Formats: sequence, C-alpha cells, structure tokens
Amino acid sequence: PAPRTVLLTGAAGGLGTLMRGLLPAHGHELRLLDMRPVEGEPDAIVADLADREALREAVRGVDAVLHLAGISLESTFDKILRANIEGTYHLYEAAREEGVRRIVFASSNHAVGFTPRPRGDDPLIPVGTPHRPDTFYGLSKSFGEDLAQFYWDKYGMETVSVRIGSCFPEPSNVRMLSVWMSPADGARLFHAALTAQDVGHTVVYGSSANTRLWWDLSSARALGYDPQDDSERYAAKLIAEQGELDPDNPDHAHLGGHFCTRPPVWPH
Ligand code: NAI
Ligand code: 15L
Repeated sequence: PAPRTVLLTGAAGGLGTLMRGLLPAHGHELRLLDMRPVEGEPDAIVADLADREALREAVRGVDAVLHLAGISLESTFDKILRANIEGTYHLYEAAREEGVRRIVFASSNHAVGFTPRPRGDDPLIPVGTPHRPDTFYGLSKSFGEDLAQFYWDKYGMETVSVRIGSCFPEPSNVRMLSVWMSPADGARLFHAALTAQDVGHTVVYGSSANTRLWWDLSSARALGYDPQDDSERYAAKLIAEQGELDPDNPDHAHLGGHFCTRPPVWPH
C-alpha cells in the first residue's frame, strides 16, 4: 500500500522512539510532535498538547494520528487533567477541524486495571469488560476511550483505542509475561490499526501472543494484527529471579498489578 502520512505525538518518549524506528518499514511517513525536542529529528514539531493552533497545523494534511503523547504513569490529578484529558480533547478538536479521519489512541491496560486477573482456567478478559481504572492515569485513559466513542458517534471520526500492556524491548517482571508487547508486534498492531477499513471506534488489547496472556486479542486480530512474539522465552529466567505471581499478594491480584496498590509516579 502507498505510504500514509501519520502524525506521531509523543515522538520523544520511549514508545515514540521505538515506533519512529519501526513504522517506516510498514510504509508510513511520519510527522513528529512532542513537547520536548526529539533527538536527532530537527524537523519534529515541538509543541504542547495545550496549543490548539500548533495542533491544527500539525494535523493538517495527515491521513491519521498515532496519539502517544501524554503522562504515561500516575501523577497529580491536575497534571493528568491538563496533559491527558484536556490534551486529548484538544487533539481530537484539531483533527476534527482539519478533517482527519482516523486516530489511533494509546489507551492502557490501566483503564481496566482493577479487573481481577484471570487464574487457572478463567476466561480471558474481553474488551467489553467495564472500565475499572486503577489510577488517575487509568481514569484519563477511560476518558480517552469515551472521547473516541463520542467523536465516532457524533462526527464519524474513527479511532482504534489500543489498551497497551507493557511495550518495552524485553519484559522485566513476571506480570509482564502476561501483558508484554514486543516493539515489533507493537508496530504490527499500530500498522493494522492505522490501515484497517471501517473501524468505527474499536477497542483492542495490545500485547504479543503470550503463552500467559490475560486478555482477548480477537478484536486486534480482526484488524489484521498477527502477533509474532511470545514472552515465554523470558519466563524461566524471570521466574527463577522473582518467583511466580503470588495469589496472596495484592500487587499481583489485578490486571494493573502494582498500579492498583503503589502506582509508579511520573517524574516530571
Ligand atoms: P513516555 O512518558 O516515555 O512518553 C510520552 C511522551 O509524551 C514524552 O516524550 C512527553 O514529552 C510527551 N508529552 C507528555 N505530555 C505532553 C504534552 N502535554 N504535550 C506534548 N507532549 C507531551 O511514555 P511511553 O512509554 O512512550 O508511552 C507512550 C504512550 O503510550 C502514553 O500515552 C502511555 O500512556 C501509553 N502507554 C504506554 C505503555 C508502554 O508500555 N510503554 C503501556 C500503556 C500505555
Ligand atoms: C502503562 O500504561 C505505562 O505507560 C507503562 O510505563 C507501563 O507501566 C505499563 O502501563 C504496564 O502496565 O506495565
């Protein structure tokens, strides 16, 4: 397929940096935006999500937006409100004003973080499970999914909300054996979300085809996503170091893990 111009917000961040490297091979031409300068990318747009005029200019002429910008861990409500809730609203308004048809929204497993994790033969968690945010951060992702549904119902703007598990080069704890998404699978999923036809507002979980998966990937597969990785090759080492998840440990009881009990806080 022809390259599609995509605005990547949050391009200076961890996931943004991984996707800057991987998405061009899927045929996407990226325009970059972040509130911080993007290393090695002098043409990147440096703008805050609060700056509606800058956002309008940034989305002008793009086929789609991959919206990764925002606070990615727990913070104060005021900071989350400004960056994630108001910031996502400003992005959607700018996209609506400029006629952008598709947004891929970096939601998070923390929108449903207080959902008990499946054990034994329990069924996988469906995308239709009720929102159970585990933090103000997760609450902002629940809001983002509702915003996306509203812009579809009201204005016909399409969104794929990707409830990302943990997208890092390698899983670093036993919980991540269930929720990890390899960067290569992340690029496959974002590519599918950017290009699938007639998505309306679709919610998907974002992870690799992990042996210990907790949630249902069928809505992601329906977009054409075909994950190639499985965290299981890291399992023996991580379990030897950390032990299996402890059923009596509250940190291990829910999808959101320790975000439910002692959430890591954004440093800025
Ligand atoms: P990150 O914190 O490394 O990157 C976020 C980027 O957004 C930063 O470069 C930051 O400067 C930028 N940003 C923050 N506030 C902004 C504002 N007001 N205006 C413009 N730019 C702003 O986070 P990471 O890990 O790259 O995550 C990217 C997105 O994916 C986030 O929305 C996060 O919530 C979501 N996500 C990531 C997961 C992961 O495993 N990496 C898991 C679930 C969700
Ligand atoms: C997230 O939403 C965070 O942005 C990311 O840094 C990880 O902590 C991830 O969830 C996770 O649940 O592991």
